[in-house]
Amino acid sequence: MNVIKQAYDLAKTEYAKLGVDTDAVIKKMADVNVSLHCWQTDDVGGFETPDAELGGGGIQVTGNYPGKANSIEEMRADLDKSMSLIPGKQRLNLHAIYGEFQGSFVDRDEVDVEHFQGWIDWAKEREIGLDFNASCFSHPKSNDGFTLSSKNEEIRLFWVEHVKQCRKISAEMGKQLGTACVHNIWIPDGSKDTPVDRSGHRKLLKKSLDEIFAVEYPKEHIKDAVESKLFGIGSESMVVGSHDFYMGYAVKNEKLICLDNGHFHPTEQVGDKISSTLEFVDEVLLHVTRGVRWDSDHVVTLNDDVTMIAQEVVRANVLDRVNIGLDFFDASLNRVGAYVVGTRATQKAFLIALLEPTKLILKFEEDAKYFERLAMLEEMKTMPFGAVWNYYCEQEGVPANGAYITDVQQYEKEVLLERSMVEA
Ligand code: RNT
Ligand code: ZN
Repeated sequence: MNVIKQAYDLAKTEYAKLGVDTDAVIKKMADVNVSLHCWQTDDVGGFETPDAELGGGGIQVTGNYPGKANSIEEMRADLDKSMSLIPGKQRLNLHAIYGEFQGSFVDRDEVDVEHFQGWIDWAKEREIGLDFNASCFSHPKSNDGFTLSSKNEEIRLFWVEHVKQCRKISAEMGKQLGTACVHNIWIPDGSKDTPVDRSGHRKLLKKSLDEIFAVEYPKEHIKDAVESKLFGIGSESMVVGSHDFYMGYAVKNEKLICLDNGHFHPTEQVGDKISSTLEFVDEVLLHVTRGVRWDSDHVVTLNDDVTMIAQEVVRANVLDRVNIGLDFFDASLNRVGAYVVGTRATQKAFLIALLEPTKLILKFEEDAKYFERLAMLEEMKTMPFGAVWNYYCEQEGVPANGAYITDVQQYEKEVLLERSMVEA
């Protein structure tokens, strides 16, 4: 007796009463492709030097749980393990600090396709797409708090060159893999205390972006995104790349806007921004994360924030214009487990959104029947979406429920703890 199937059949009947076809929803989940951020496996350290670790830039990783990936091989093993426990088709999102530098020091302005050919081949074998990011942090030339908006021309041009190289790499990834690579620019530039020249730095950032984007690549190979932020540690008083700045830049220059839900005032909702932004740009990139009191990048859970993001994407019928990426890094727990929980939570939010009888609720809304709308939205919260989720997982050949917990525990015992023991 297949309990999962039985529960699914009951759920299917329940949803059918509301006009929702659960089989069709499960099929539609094929359009929900989540890009896994490689930096959760090693706490945003990268492999430029053997002991590379995240340094500054206003982002922080806390915790020292054993089992961190210390090499590309270990990172790939962790990614394979994670992907084997996540339903659906994913992508992989790399940062420039994760190239295969073969033991030699390659500075940021020298990163090139050859350092990422191994990753392209890796992705090709797995039939997944790659996304990419310039890494404008953890570097001596980012220490004074400014990169692309630096008043030091040598530093500014160094980072312009870095990002240009990263776009070249991205375009090649997209070309070889047959799926456009989303290249995202986030820079740490900002000021801890009250600056008097906000304008000067913003003019410089605009100039740098113009120089970077002067190089054109086919749209089928690369999609360029820019990511704003409200504040960071060390950039509390001003962030050069604010939301207003990038929104204007993206609209004017037809770029993608990256919406990271840790990058706004806590009472602002990224879910609310999607329909506005998409009136003016072709596509958005999401950085799905969980900020706890600040942009803390906790592992994503199925909370209201993420649920609303998914609902807004689905309700506006814009799945094909939204690139879903993750952005969390927690070093205080099993990192593979963190991946699995965070990715599955994001997928669950989309499943829930797809299971909504939106037309029915919309009718209440348009008839000004607000009690009925409210009641329906409340009722949706206790519908048996878990049964649909479990069946979807089973169909995809990955553990349903929390059955992945034992897989992760076993991997920890056999692989992750061995790593730490070798290290110690
Ligand atoms: C930082 C941004 C950025 C980074 C990653 C590592 O606040 O969110 O996206 O987290 O690029
Ligand atoms: Zn982000």
